[in-house]
Amino acid sequence: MSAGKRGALIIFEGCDRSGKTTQSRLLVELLKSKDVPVQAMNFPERSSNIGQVINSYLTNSKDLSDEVIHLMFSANRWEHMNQLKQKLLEGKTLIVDRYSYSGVAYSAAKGLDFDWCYAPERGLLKPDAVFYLRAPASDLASRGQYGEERYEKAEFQERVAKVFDRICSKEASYWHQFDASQPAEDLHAQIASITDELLPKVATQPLDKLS
Ligand code: NYM
Ligand code: MG
Repeated sequence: MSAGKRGALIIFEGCDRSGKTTQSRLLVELLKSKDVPVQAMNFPERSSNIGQVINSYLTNSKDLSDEVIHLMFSANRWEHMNQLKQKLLEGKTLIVDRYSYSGVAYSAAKGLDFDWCYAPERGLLKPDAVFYLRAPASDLASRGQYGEERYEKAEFQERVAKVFDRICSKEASYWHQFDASQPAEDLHAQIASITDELLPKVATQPLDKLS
């Protein structure tokens, strides 16, 4: 990689079971095969102290108020920001499974105020692209049983999807919405083509912050 070229910050967002994990894996494999420096990450990052509290909450072994867990998810992103920034500046492209928008969508779906939810995200690194995998709740439900974690209920996921839709229409300049019901290979091809155009374009752009 030539000096001064940074990597791209690419985020996958969507409801549980929308295929984010599969699509981020396919994208990482593709970039690796092209010798693009790349790393997969995900939020919540469950290994830190804060991440372990989040994990206990999600697995129902700990109860916390809606506000407190919201701020924990945000703090979990903040505690990793220097690391993300450093990797991007070293030229590494980061493919991240969930980010601030999951933070807002899941908490606002519980009834917390949208702007209150977004406030602690301001100042975090702004993604170069968000790939939003969207499918009707009925399609996601037909993919079989949800898991055992908190939030994994069809009715709640429908409310989460509504908040994602709202964010997507507001942030249209860097959000790309995809139909998550289509075959994984077709979806991957579309994502790959957008990524191909994105990497050289952002390589010389300064990193930005969420405002
Ligand atoms: N989640 C994830 C939130 O509620 N707020 C956040 O800020 C983030 C990053 O965590 N159901 C929720 C969404 C998921 C759950 O994520 C665990 P995953 O990607 O399913 O492991
Ligand atoms: Mg999940």
